[in-house]
Amino acid sequence: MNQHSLPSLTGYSACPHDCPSTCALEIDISGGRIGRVRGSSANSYTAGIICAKVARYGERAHHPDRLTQPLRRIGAKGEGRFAPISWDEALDEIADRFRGAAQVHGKEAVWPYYYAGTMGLVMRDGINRLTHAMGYSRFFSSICVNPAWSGFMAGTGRLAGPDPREMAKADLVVIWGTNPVATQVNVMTHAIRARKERGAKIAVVDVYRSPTMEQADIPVLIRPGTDAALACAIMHVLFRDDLADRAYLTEFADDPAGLEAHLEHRTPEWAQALTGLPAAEIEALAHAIGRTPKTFIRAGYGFTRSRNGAVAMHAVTCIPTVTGAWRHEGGGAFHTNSAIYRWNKTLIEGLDLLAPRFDEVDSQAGEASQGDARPRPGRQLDQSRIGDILAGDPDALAGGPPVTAMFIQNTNPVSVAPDQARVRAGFAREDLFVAVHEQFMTETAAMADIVLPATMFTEHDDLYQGGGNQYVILGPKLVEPPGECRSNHEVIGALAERLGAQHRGFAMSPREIIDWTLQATGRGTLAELEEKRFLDVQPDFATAHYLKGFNWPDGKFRLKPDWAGVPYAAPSKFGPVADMPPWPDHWNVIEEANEAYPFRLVTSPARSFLNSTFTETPSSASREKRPELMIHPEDAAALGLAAGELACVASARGEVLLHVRPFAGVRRGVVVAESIWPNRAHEGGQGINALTGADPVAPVGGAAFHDNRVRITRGEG
Ligand SMILES: Nc1nc2c(c(=O)[nH]1)N[C@H]1C(S)=C(S)[C@@H](COP(=O)(O)OP(=O)(O)OC[C@H]3O[C@@H](n4cnc5c(=O)[nH]c(N)nc54)[C@H](O)[C@@H]3O)O[C@H]1N2
Ligand SMILES: Nc1nc2c(c(=O)[nH]1)N[C@H]1C(S)=C(S)[C@@H](COP(=O)(O)OP(=O)(O)OC[C@H]3O[C@@H](n4cnc5c(=O)[nH]c(N)nc54)[C@H](O)[C@@H]3O)O[C@H]1N2
Ligand code: SF4
Ligand SMILES: [Mo]
Repeated sequence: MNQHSLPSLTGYSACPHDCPSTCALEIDISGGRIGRVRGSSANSYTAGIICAKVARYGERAHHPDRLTQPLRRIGAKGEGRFAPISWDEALDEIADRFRGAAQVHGKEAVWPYYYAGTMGLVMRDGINRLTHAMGYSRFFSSICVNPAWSGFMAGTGRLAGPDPREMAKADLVVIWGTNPVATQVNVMTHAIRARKERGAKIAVVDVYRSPTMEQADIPVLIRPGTDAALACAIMHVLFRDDLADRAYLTEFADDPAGLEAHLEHRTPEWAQALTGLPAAEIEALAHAIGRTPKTFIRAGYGFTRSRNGAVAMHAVTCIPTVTGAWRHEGGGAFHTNSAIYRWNKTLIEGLDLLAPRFDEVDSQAGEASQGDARPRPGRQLDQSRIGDILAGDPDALAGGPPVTAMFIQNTNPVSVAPDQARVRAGFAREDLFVAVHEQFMTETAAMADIVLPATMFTEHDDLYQGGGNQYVILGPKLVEPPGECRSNHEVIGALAERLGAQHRGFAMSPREIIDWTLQATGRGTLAELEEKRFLDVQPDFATAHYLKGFNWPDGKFRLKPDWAGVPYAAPSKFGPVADMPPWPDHWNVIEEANEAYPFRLVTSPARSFLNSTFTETPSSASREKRPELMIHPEDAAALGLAAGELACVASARGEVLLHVRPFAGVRRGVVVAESIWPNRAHEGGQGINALTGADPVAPVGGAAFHDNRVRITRGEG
């Protein structure tokens, strides 16, 4: 053996990123450094495949720009000048500023803000324990899943479905409004297995010829925000051509006759006018679905990021109800498995600290809670409306005090939040104190007063669950963090100590919390999970396929949903709930193009980034090249825009400069800007979310990132 070669270890972990795949990883480690990262073959969902950006994780973990020491701002806000300080100085200052904010305006002036930069349950959600213990403003997460999840639950009553591995046993896989080649590569693994092993066909419904549509047998190219119209026309054909399973509908649906009558005029020709998809293609897709019992619909998030997104998701889930495909192995609709885990998060989030708020309970319970010694929980503020909140909008502030102090972990709102002009103006406020705990100097960190260096997933212990599959995976600490990096849990604990926040969770180690959480949830112990690496918690076939009925008292799928009563925990209803259509329908609340703004802009995810993450790694940035506007060649010609020229894209909310890329894979009038580049990567410094809106999507909030009417003119270089 060569005496210079260090022994190579393989570490087992989970990908921590905000991706439904949650891959089980095998990581080469030598000399305390991350080498190659591979997908585990022992994990039947990951099946040995991961995306290219995580395979090269060493590039991110050992990036020269990683934050390694606490910093204090020395220049003007946002100028980007910082000086190193000690952890004690940094934590003392944060605690002082939080106390000061609470003294002036009350505790709700402090707003801990986080998201899913890490999906580890301890590191992501532990911040809520501090919020609850201190009575700070609570965080209502809304930026990603709300339209999709509420839309799925509106029909099924439950956020789960057939085993996603069953895609490999389907004869027709319909990949609807998701781009898995870029966003969750493992969907392709199982879909392509069905094609190879069973001759299955793959249909892809999207608004541009995405890398996933490139692989489709049946490409279904529609206009943005028209998915419910397509679903309605498909169901119209199913009823018309006797492809509906009437016996199944009678047993398992609320009002099939009502739906059939409602769909009478939702013809393929009607849908053609809305979707831009020729009626003959709609008929062909409907016949394929109607004649293939094992049709597996893999519904993604993308098509729900529109103002009618929840209605669209519900309409799509009605299709397997009309055909009865839910009954078959390899059939039904799958979106996410979030409901199957049922974690006991008491310890992670300090849920035992929460007494009901008087305004959240009925008078009887309110009386009972008067004797409750627990702190009164703070108001809940909407993540997506951070721009309005920082601007002091009384409605967004839920009638409470202004937000004057924030602590931010695992998210980069100055790049990713909608209505960026307001967000950036908010972060520039001199009276707002912001501490950001980050791995890199993101655009949010650059606006902060204090920046703290964070560990990466291989540098701390955590527990993960697969949204797009059914695995619980352990991600143990494998290497030492660089410099002075600390984990989210450590920082929350240190702040809790300084602020006098009381909860046993603060003093426990992540391993102790993981062990307690597993046991309290009935999933064994940490030692057992460590031994097995991951647990397959797939529910039984009958449950997953709703053979015993859907998750309502009468067991019947809701073809006619009760939108105001969707069982999704939210502080209130959002958006025009009362106007939501009673049946699956094209709900025309989208930003339809008009004379002033004749194009529809979609901000689909770029393949080599993951939200704002990986924009810092050189290979991802060079693969994505630069922020571009994909536009139909005839539209580009009509505007006199040549390839590579700068276009100025404007919505009612802002303007962005993008380089023109003529692209024939969109319908006329539709443009796509793959995202999310940092604002500063754009000529002029305005990023894509300067164009997007924060008006909440009905019925439980969310941002309509792919629903923007825009005007396009020649840009100034
Ligand atoms: N490479 C990469 N991977 C990612 C991410 C990333 O940014 N980049 N983000 C991660 C996160 S946080 C999430 S939530 C998931 C999301 O992953 P997905 O479920 O795939 O959702 P989106 O990424 O929003 O969009 C998917 C597709 O929807 C299309 N689309 C947009 N509007 C419509 C419409 O009206 N109708 C239809 N039919 N299609 C439409 C877009 O063009 C895009 O191709 O991906 C995760 N994985
Ligand atoms: N235009 C447009 N905008 C969008 C979208 C879109 O499709 N189009 N998608 C939206 C969606 S679906 C989402 S989910 C949001 C996501 O947007 P973000 O929440 O910003 O997403 P990420 O890039 O996943 O994570 C943010 C940060 O978390 C940090 N991080 C990772 N792990 C840790 C950790 O352990 N500790 C700490 N302290 N930090 C950590 C990373 O360094 C990264 O900078 O963006 C939304 N914005
Ligand atoms: S596909 Fe998703 S979960 Fe898997 S390694 Fe890539 S980002 Fe992580
Ligand atoms: Mo997301």
